[in-house]
Amino acid sequence: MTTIWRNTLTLAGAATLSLGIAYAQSPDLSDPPEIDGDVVGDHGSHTLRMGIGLAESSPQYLSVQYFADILDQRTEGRISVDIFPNSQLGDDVQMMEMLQTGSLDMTYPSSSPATTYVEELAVFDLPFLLPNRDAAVAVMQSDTAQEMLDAFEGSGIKALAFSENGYRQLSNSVRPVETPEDVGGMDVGGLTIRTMENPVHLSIWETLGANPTPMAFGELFSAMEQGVVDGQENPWSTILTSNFHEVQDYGSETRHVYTPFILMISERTWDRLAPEYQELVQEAARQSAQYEIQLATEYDDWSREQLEEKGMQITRLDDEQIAAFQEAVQPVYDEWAPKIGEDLIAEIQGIVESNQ
Ligand code: TF8
Repeated sequence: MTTIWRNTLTLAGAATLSLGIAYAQSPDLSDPPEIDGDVVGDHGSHTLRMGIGLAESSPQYLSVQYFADILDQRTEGRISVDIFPNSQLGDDVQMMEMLQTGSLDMTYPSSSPATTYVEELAVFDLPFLLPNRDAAVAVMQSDTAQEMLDAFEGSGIKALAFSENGYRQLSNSVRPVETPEDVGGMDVGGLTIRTMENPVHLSIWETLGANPTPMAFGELFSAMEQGVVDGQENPWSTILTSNFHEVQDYGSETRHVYTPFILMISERTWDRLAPEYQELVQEAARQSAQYEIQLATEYDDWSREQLEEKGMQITRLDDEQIAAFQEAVQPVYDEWAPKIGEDLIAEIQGIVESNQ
């Protein structure tokens, strides 16, 4: 492991300790690919301000550090990246708006709140569409996905690359959830579940009989702590690195949606970069996105194990129990497939099938 990365992981370790998380040890993280390639010529100096939603211990943060290191090394320090984690500059929606105005250079939201810019991204919000990670990665790296990135053009946002937020899992503070009925609560009333600001996610939890509450990610911990919401749904690594286990007793491995991240840069910032710098930023974005997928993969099961060690009661659902959820959310497809586009869904399903 190169020195820079030993320091980074130490930093990540220190960051997690400073957040009150005493990890037994981080998962066996793959070293990032060596940073090779020629030094890019002198086209002026730039400091890119990047806001992200997650903590310093998250795969998201570690991958944008790698992104920053590529730019630093390939321009001999002429492009630097100041990273602002933990939603400190705002939530996904606000930071995308800041890219449009040029008050922020880069951000890394989930695809779900970005459907207001590119409606086709909602295909990723269809429940149980992507059956496994190989299929999900194949879709994110497909021409169809590239067309969605290209569709941001003119919005004030340039979308550079997809990576993995991950398979979303349900957590709550009320009861173990094994069936859709446990969500809807039948006679005791449905769970109040925080969702991203995305209509398909609202539809999923309404269909399951919950009370969905759209909310910015940065407000979620205190909302759960105060009992404003009973639960939320995110990948295990987010639940762990955002300390949700401190306010959530139960987890259910629903894997109901696979959410991508989208690495974005303000078009105003992009237009100020020389063509050679633009090429480098695009290349660094692709490389760091691939590394992020690797990290997210390594963090997934390890995070679930850490959560169980920290006392979270996690229910692993078997195929039959997952099938019951898939059947229960079929009305979401019936409602949203025509709006999202049957042809697009068929294209995605074709990519999935060719990667089974
Ligand atoms: C959510 C998302 C977020 C991420 C993060 C803020 O639940 O999954 O955790 O977009 O970058 O809002």
